[in-house]
Amino acid sequence: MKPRLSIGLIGHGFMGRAHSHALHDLEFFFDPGVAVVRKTLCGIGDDVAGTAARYGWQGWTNSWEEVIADPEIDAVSICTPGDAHREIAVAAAQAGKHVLCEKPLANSLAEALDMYEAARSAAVKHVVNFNYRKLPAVALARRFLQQGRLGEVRFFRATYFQDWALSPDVPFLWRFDKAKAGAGSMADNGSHIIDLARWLVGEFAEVAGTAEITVKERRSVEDGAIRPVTTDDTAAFLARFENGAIGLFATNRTSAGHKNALVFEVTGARGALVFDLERLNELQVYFYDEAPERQGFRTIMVTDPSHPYISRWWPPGHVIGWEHGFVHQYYEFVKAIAEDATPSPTFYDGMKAQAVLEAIETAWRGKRWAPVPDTEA
Ligand code: SOE
Repeated sequence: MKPRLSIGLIGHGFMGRAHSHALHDLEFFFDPGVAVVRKTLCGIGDDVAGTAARYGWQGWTNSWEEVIADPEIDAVSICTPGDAHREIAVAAAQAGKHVLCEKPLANSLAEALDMYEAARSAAVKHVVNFNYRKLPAVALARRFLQQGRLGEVRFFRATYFQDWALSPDVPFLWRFDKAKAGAGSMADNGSHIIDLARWLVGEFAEVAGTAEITVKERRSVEDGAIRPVTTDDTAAFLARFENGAIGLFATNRTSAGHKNALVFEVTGARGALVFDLERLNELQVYFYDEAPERQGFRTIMVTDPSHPYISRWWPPGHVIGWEHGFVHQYYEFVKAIAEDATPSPTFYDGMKAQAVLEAIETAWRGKRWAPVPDTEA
């Protein structure tokens, strides 16, 4: 019989649902080397018990401290708003539990450094859920870059547009509160494209950017009061990478017509790659070393068993979806625990993305270029 690994999941909203689903599917498609027990779902608010039963959790609680104190729980997943990440992650690591935390890792660089340090010194496995790294087409882009198919990378552009916050009638949510969310579209959506840039191009050196709160106040559903919005809904920045490449980034959650539009392009000396999340089974490639008469962007359908992760799923052309990235992330997290290996991306990556977010805020407030803080010292 396989050894068991018991998980406690903190947060039963949208992300709690995505994580519960990933754990539900994990062993149907993958063999992470242990039998995963969905032990406890923790949440505050509506019907945690009913949600836990529906998502297949053995038990439920309203207290995250109870999850950390449970000696039977080996690993903790954190799906709360950002202001609770540091406290829960540090407590979990200090209790010897492996930790997987939603992005952005924290609400500030100082918090992210604390979390990274706590996880490192407790020698537990730690993962920040930058789930888009785990999509086959994105992993294929990384494979081509590692193979040198693009040559030296010179330019990266990424935009992440949504329109769920476009209407001023959208009520005041925690994402509009800087104290809870840390920042707005640049932290929520921007952290994803910052992480992808680090993964595909390299470390950031400096940034210059700006941001705006377009809808300045919203009505609270709790008490009907009008509250000031303190997080950006639109942001843009320019970057220089340590390797000399230049980057161009924008995020907007009031971007009419865009539902979940994460697009990036990597341009190198010998070719280019384009990914669009709304067509996530595809990767557009252009290889300059092809004969001129055949040159041009073409689309690879990333559903072949030779492509990352795909051999566990369906035959070629039988497309996968957004949620599969979460299954892949859990597979790698649990397997790393089972094999005592290092999963990715880790709290180190979460902390490095946080350093870039901090530099963007410095640049925006000071109307200048800002170096990315040195976190290696
Ligand atoms: C909301 O903007 C959100 O759910 C983000 O928080 C996620 O990270 C992103 O994947 C989808 O959009």
